[in-house]
This record gives sequence, structure tokens and C-alpha cells, in this order.
Amino acid sequence: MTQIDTGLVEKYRARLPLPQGCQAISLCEGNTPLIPCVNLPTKLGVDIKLYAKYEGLNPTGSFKDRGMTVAVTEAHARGAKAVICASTGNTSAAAAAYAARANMHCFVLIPEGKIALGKLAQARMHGATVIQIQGNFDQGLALVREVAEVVPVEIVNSINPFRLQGQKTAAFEIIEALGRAPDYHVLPVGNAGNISAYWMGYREYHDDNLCSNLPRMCGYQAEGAAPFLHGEPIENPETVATAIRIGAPASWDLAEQAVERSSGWFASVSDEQILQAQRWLAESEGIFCEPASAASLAGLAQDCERGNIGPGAVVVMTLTGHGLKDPDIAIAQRQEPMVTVSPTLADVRETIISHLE
Ligand code: AN7
Repeated sequence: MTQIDTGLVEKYRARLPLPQGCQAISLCEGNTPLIPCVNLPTKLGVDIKLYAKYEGLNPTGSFKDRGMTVAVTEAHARGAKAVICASTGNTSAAAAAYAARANMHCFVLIPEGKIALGKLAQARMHGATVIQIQGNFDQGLALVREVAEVVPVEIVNSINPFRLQGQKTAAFEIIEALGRAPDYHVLPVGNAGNISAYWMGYREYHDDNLCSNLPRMCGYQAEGAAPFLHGEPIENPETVATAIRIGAPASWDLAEQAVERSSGWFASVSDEQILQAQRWLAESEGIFCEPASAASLAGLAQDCERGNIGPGAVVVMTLTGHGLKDPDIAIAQRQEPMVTVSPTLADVRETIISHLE
């Protein structure tokens, strides 16, 4: 029997507040692997059961596809002709792709010079109109809110509630895979939509008796872009993890509720910790994620070291985006030069032998 994956709008339609019978705008997103980590627990020095929800395997390479399929499906059902978003990169890539599929125009506002190369390539390739602003994401989002009042465009940032509705499905998939919710769910926090959506999804399955426990939600921010740790928005966020270079998160209240009600916490990690975690995932597990995603592991490592997460815990970390999104950072992660040799057996053999020693 053949079974074609229809994407998450079809799979979870009964749990999504979409107009009945509307056409799904889908790229077969979702259903991403929950990869058991085999080497990292030893590296962290704590005997936890650790799983990576590898969202980089979505069609445009990030978790944003979950929210975008639902937001664009809904906008398309109402006959919208154009969508707009501000973005640190991944939202723009997803919006551009789903808008292309729906024959809609896509406008994206991005901070000039501050988005990863792969994401820019995606927005351009899918035919979006890319508007670079000489400012940051927070200024971009404020402009999007204003401009959508005066021109006929649908906002597909996570202030559009259909985005979080789509993103909550990742929690459903985790419960379906584990047969329970984890003890801890750790993830990066930028605009704070994803942590809010996961908590919504876990609670929904819990309320419907599809799982008996709820996880503690642990949200990790980059040190230079950590408004939740400051207790208020910050003006000039800075981090190597450009995806989470955000100072005024839109889903502030929802994220705070998720952390409080789940007895979780926010913490911050340095750029150095983020980069080290990205290397660990690549070298110890064979998983390539982008820097922002590695904040999950950086924060987890810190919490294990501080004794906040102990032996026996079941932990899921979301790896929000694929490593190929940001080739510049990946290449800069390697200090040692590449080897260049003449095309001779002797040189190649010599190189191999010297590396095996
Ligand atoms: C890889 O694309 O905000 O806390 O405009 O791309 O839900 O914002 C990206 C966010 C984490 C943070 N990891 O999630 C955008 C954007 C990656 C991301 C986050 C983002 P939220």
C-alpha cells in the first residue's frame, strides 16, 4: 500500500482552526525525526535520555514551515494576494516558499547584512521581494505591523495566531513518538513564538488525555540578545546566532506563561557556548544545525553542569534549523587549514597516514 505524506494541515486538520474543507498549502512539512542522541549524554557527564527534534529537515530547512503552512493556508482561503513578514531569515525563507506555492506575492523585511547566506538565497530563489532595512528585526516587525494597516498584505509573522497553531504540532509528534511528554523540553528563544507553541501543543494533548505528564519548558537566549533575562526588551541585540538576534519578542506574555506554568526557566548562553554546542552536535552525533539551534544544547549543557537537570531525565531539544543555512559560520568554525596536495598517490597516502597517527 502506498501512503503519501500530505503534510501537517491534513494530518492535524481537526486540531487546527481552519475554515472547513479549505485547500491545504503544503510542502509535506512536519513529521521530522526525533533522533536519540547516543554520544552527547556521556559528553555532558549526566545520564539523561536525550532526543533531538531535528526541525532542520523540514522543506525549507527550519521549524518555520509548520507555522507557515497553516498561516498561508488560512490567508489563501480568504483570497489574500500577498503576504509580508519581518525576519531574521528562516521565516522569510518559509514565507517565500509557501507563498510561491499559493501563487501569492511575498514581501520580506530583513536586517541588512545580518541574515545567513542560505536564508537569503531561499527568499531570492522563491521570488520574494526582499526589502533590506538598515535596522534590526525588531524595527522590521514594527514596520510590518504599520504597513499592513495601509496596504493589502497579510502578516505571516508569529503575531498571526495561525503560525503558533501550526508550530504546536511539533509537540504532538513528540508525544506520539515517545508515548509521553519529556521531563524537559529545551529550545532557543528569539521572538518567543516557538516556546509558546510547544507549550500549547503539550497542554492540548494533556487536556485530551493523550499524555499524562507535562514537560518543564527551558528557553535559552543568546547572552547579547536576552530580553527575558533582563526582564524587559533590549535595544541593540547582538549574537553570532543571527536567527535569534531579537530584543523585543512578540510572544513575550505567552512565553513567560509557558515557563512559569511548566515550572521551567529561561537562561542565557554565550556565543562561545553556542558555537561549541554546534561543533559537539556535528562531531559527536552527526547532526548539523545552525548556530541558533545549538543554543538548545548549550543551555542544556549548562543546566546539567549547574545540577538543574539530573540523571534519569528524559530531555527533548529542538534543533530549529539546518546547519546549511549558515555556511559562513560553519566554515569559520574550523581553525585548521584544509590540506591541498598534488594529485599523486604518494601525497594523498602521506596525508592519510599522518592523520591516522
Ligand atoms: C533557527 O526567522 O524569528 O523564539 O524571523 O530561525 O519562535 O522566534 C527565527 C527564529 C530559533 C527562535 N531558531 O524562535 C525569523 C525568526 C531558529 C530561528 C528561532 C528562530 P522563536
